[in-house]
Amino acid sequence: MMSNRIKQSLLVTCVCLAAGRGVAAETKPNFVFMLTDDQRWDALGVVQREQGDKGRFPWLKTPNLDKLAAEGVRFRNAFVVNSLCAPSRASFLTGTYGHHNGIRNNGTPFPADSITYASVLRSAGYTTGYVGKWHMDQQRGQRPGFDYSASFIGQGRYRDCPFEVNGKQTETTGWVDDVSTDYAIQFLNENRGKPFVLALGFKTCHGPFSPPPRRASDYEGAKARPVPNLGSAAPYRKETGPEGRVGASFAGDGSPKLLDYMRCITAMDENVGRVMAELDRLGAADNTVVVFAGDNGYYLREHGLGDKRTAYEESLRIPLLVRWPGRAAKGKLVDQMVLNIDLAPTILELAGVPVPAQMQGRSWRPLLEGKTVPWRRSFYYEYFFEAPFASPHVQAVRTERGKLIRYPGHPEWSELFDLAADPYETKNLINDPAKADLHRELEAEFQRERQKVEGGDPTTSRPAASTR
Ligand SMILES: [Ca+2]
Repeated sequence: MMSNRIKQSLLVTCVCLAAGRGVAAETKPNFVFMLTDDQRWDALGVVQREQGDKGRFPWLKTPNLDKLAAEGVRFRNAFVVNSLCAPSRASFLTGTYGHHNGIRNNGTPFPADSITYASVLRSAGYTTGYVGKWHMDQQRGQRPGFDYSASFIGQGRYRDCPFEVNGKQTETTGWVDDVSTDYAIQFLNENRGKPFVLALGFKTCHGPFSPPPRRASDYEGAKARPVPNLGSAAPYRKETGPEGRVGASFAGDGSPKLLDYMRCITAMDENVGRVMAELDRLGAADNTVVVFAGDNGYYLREHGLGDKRTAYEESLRIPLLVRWPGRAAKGKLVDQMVLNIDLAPTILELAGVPVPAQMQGRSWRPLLEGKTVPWRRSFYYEYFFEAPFASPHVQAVRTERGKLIRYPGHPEWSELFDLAADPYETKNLINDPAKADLHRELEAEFQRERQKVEGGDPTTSRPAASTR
């Protein structure tokens, strides 16, 4: 047993060491970015409780994420600019659309010379670590921009997944997200006291939805509640047939696949708790910005669909939580529209590092600090057809009020929704003369936003009010 005197002495020593780091420690926060795979925005306990009677899964338990939300900021309108795994991950890393970073589908390796939050922070003296799912086709080796990586190839697998640790093949045993979290905790321990950024990519809750044994009997007998758009078939389904092999397996509201999706989330949530507890144990929590997000949404029979890719809300929206101790109010809700391309500029700005001009997103800092600033009122979305999946090429614009969806080559499938009046997107107003004003407004937004994203000068995609 350690005497109180020795404990006090150690405490003084630690305080002095911390003070020795002085300004650097004050101005260089650490970052932990946790990213799940295919977790839709409402697959959080705290969101289900907020939704009340409208919640589809009121029985879902995510106590650690709920705690993170209570200690930080919950973004209620967070979206991705391409609802697909690798493109979304590339957008999180680079702060740009696939038009600029080159990752438009799941079959493209991530260019090693990409400018990312990690490559920029590494140049600024941070130690950078990547753990878990990376994807980007079957890319192997050290993850670009990261000093340390412990990551698996492609989709990996839920049980006994082979990893590459700094590029070296390494066998592992157990449930993949437990293993990733072990590596993450090791990284935190080895880099305590340095400025660091750690990205942790969970496999949860991607197919084939295999929870660890400890959670395998959770939610037995639970069913999803119905929502108004289960029968609102997507127009393209008439020609392409049911969407995706995975989605077809969610045939019943209480199907084993649905329950396994949620069991994976609850098991992953335990690992979020382990990371947070380790930050506390290391005394790093107060100087670490924690971000939790999903890489894309997921249809659970809405519009007759499974999977993601297309532009309805269930596919576009992601969970997003940010804890910035001492700076962002606890339990704060933010309703402005934020995007996956915003993460990189946010991390860099909070680190006090200049944001490269090519980054198309915008830092969340003013929203985290509760400032009233002009903010984006619309954004452009694009999914690029990828064989053998049935989802067609999609281009869309979403505003705070509505959405215009186009399917290139199929003008007859175009859709217009009044999100304020019809949040479940059940009434296509594209040919409704009474909604001609909304149609004109969204058409103009579509052209404007598309031009900003695709245009020759990506820096113009930032709002005029942006300081960068
Ligand atoms: Ca995904």
